[in-house]
Amino acid sequence: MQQAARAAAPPLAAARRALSRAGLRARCSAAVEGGAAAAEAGAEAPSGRRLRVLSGVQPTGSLHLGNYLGAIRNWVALQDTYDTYYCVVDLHALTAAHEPRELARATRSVAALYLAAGVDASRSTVFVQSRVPAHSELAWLLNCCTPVGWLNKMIQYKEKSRKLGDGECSVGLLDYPVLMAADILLYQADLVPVGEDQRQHLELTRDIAGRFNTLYGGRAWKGMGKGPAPSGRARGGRVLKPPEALIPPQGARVMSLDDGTSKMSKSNPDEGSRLNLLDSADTIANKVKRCKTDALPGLSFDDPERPEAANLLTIYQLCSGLSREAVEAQCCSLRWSEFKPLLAEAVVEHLRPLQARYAELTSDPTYLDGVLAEGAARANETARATLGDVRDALGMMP
Ligand code: AQP
Repeated sequence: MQQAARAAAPPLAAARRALSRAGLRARCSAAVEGGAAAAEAGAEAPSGRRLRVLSGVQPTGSLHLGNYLGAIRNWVALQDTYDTYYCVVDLHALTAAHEPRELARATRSVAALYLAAGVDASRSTVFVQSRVPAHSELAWLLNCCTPVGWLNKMIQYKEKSRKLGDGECSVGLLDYPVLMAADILLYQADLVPVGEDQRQHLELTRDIAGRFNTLYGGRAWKGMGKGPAPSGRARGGRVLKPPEALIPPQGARVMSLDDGTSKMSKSNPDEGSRLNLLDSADTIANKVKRCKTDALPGLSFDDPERPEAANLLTIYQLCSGLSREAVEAQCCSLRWSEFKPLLAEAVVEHLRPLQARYAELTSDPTYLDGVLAEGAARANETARATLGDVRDALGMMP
């Protein structure tokens, strides 16, 4: 682990700098701590290519502030420094019951939200996961070297399968982290910006890559043939790159409006538990007005007995762009009834440009479909190279 931390230092330090330059001031901390601050390397892999970032969101339900503050918003700054791949992971949306007539619409809507939030299709590869068949194929190949015990231990699986029961819990739900590993490993991603809830899946991805490399990389792969591997690199060494998680210290876990101890989530049946990116100003004001509070005077970021106060102050800080000190000075002596209108206004104002851009983008489906087609072409090219190497290392017929 310590070795992993040292190896992780340069890309993580560079990622921090990228976010700082974008005015997000060190919002992204290393998922793996230890010496990262010391590193002053450029965002370049030893091979000379720019370091690669990959992330995605499922087109299930409405995207909310958690998806945005924990993931999408942080993607934007990374585009300046990294080779960024952002996908809409529609295959993941099939792991639970879904409405077929809604899926394509939801997929386009999530892609439009990426662009509306500031992802730039000329600097990032934006695509839909199922348009790159290599995701499904690599998932199968990785399934065959992933012990089922590793998947049974996943917290999200345990929680979701308990809620669904045996009759409704699909094999896909158990297997979803292997598909996620395939999503990441196909692009040899160095960094994966995600919210805190995905940390365990990222660790699993690293474990799967490590196991594949041990079983099929190195000398075993070297002995598989003469000349270069399908990707053009020399055979031998690791086939798959274990990625690092890039988790923001703030916004990494935005909590529900009705319970400050559980995360804001699309699947919560209570619509009032989340602030959706496309909620109207009135809806936001109403949800904030009704959200859970406590009976204590003033507001505090740090009191463990007051999870709602910490959550709402953090949302306020991130949406207003103020420093934590400024928020404390402004809000800590306020009553809830005084703070809530401020919070609602900050969220509405923060989302206003995003919503306007979203309206523009969705009024021109040809543009969006063009972006996604171009993104899929680029993604297919990168993915095919890795898949070719994996098939080669496994000894499959060329
Ligand atoms: N509450 C959250 N706070 C911070 N980050 C969050 N993310 C999700 N919820 C929060 C981050 O959003 C990205 C995309 O998530 P996803 O939609 O692919 O899957 P999810 O984590 O399952 O999202 P939800 O909203 O919680 O959906 P359900 O209810 O279906 O489980 C990820 O980077 C995630 O970390």
